[in-house]
Amino acid sequence: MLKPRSTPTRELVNLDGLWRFAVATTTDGEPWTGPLDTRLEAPVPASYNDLFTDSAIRDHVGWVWYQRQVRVPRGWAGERVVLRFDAATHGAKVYVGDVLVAEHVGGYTPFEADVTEHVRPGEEFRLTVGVNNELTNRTIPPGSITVTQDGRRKQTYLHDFYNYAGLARSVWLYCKPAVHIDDITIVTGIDGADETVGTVEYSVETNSPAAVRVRALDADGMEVAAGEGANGTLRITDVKLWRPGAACLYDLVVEARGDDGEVVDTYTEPFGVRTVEVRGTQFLINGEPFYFTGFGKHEDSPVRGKGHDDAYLVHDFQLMEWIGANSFRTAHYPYAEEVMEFADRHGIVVIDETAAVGLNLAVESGLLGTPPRPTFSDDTFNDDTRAAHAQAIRELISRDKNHPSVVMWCIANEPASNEEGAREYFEPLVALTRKLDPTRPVTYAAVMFATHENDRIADLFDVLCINRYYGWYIATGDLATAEAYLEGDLRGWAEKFGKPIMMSEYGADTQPGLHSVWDTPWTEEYQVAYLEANHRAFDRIDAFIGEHVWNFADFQTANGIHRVGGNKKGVFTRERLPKAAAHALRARWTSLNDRKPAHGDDHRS
Ligand code: GCB
Repeated sequence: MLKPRSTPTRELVNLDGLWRFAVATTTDGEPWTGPLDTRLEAPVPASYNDLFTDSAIRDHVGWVWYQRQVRVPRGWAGERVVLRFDAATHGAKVYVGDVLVAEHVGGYTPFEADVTEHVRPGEEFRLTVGVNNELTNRTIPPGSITVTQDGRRKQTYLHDFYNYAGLARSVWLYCKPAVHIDDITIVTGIDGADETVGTVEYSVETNSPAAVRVRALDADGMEVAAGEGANGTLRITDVKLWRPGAACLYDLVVEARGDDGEVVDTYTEPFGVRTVEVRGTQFLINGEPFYFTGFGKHEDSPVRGKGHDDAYLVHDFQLMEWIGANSFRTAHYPYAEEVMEFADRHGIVVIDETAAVGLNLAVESGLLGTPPRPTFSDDTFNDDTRAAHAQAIRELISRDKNHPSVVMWCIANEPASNEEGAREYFEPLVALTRKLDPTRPVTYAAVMFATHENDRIADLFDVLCINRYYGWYIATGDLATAEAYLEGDLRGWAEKFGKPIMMSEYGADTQPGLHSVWDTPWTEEYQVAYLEANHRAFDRIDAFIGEHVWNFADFQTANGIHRVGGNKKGVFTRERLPKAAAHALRARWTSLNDRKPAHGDDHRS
């Protein structure tokens, strides 16, 4: 799906700002048919949960309403007028005046509504958006809703981060011509015979037949290749590759022409020329071994919750650069498109994850102390769940397929890959991911209970991403035992599957300002010692291709789980102040990066 952009044939209006806001009650009727009866206003983009002091709003389960007036620019006569929501978490209904124009399920991917027939250039319309935060065993991520003894609906879920909801990303009104470009797919390569030539395979979809012309422009705007037709391959000589830490982007300018040759639509898609490949136990970017250093992150900040914020975006990337991180995983859902574009421009490598976190009922029984239920069954996660999961994969790849920063799809975090039914559940999803994008490796992040002996799905994937907390949830405070357990565990996976292996999560909760000379959990020294023990084990495994600490920063967690003021495994606090571990990681990662891998070398040795 194309991001709304201003081009010579397209214009856009940003609808961010303060909207009228109300929580749905059972007596609501049809709030979209008139002005919302409310005193509340909510900013877009932001999660609504932490804005208000009323806990009934924070803990509300169900629909909330956002509303504002929108004026269509008067020059848009004859154009298609489209509303675009970058995200509505987790479900949405959109009304223009009294008319329902769009419905969407899935909280972290965009959707659109063509509203041309319902609006008039130069005039205003009332835009009302219902947003629903409910998670069930038919949604991704899953959850369940119970009713308390006093009749309140209560949402529970199988992940620890807080279920922030609302319009956390931008909303746009844009116009495009009647005959327009619908989609663009770009796959790049490096010519085997001559490594200075980049190949750019492109494919353009238009909504009705049109002649297509494409031009590739370099960073100075100079044309470096051109082609005719909706599909083709361009060749860029003396190509400047997109490299981790040294991004170089080109623009693909796509033009659709009418019968008499005039340009009817233009769209510019940035791209980078690079290759990604798993070969043996190596992860290669542009044919060179890549070692991931960085984090599992979250979109999370005080007050705005998961609301996208460019200031946090810039600051987080500054901190990642300072600490020597070359990559991150979009744990546990697709991030705002601004984040992906920033990563493209700044050469940060991304493992792009769907919102399939919590497909694991062993986690539920651990958290709630209830008897274990099978994860995959007709009554629990079933074909409907898988259909929602498939849709989440489609929407992620459709949105992010052209980002050079994205080097791997992660289709689930900590599923019950050790349980019966896991293979039947995942096999079609892996096949779908490969069909939608045959160029990028596919992975999932393996939970603690899944071992190399009982895991049923690892062979379907390209890279083994392992989440482990030895020294935190297991062997707490005993780092010698933790290190030995971890090494044995990792060796088991490496030897059995012969695939590249990386640590996609390891971390220890840490209260900044707490200190000890001993290995005392929660102290800043313990977080440092915990990371060092992990690193010693990693450095002894040959097939090891990277380390992503959990987490970049402290983050807000669900009410009712046993955390003190949120998850404190951040290397930075929620306000982005460094803990001692930040300095220790910086020392390790900057020295790893200084020993840049030469072709085929293991730069850790
Ligand atoms: C995990 C999850 C992550 C949690 C983390 C923790 O395994 O993948 O979402 O936040 O553990 O801190 O417990």
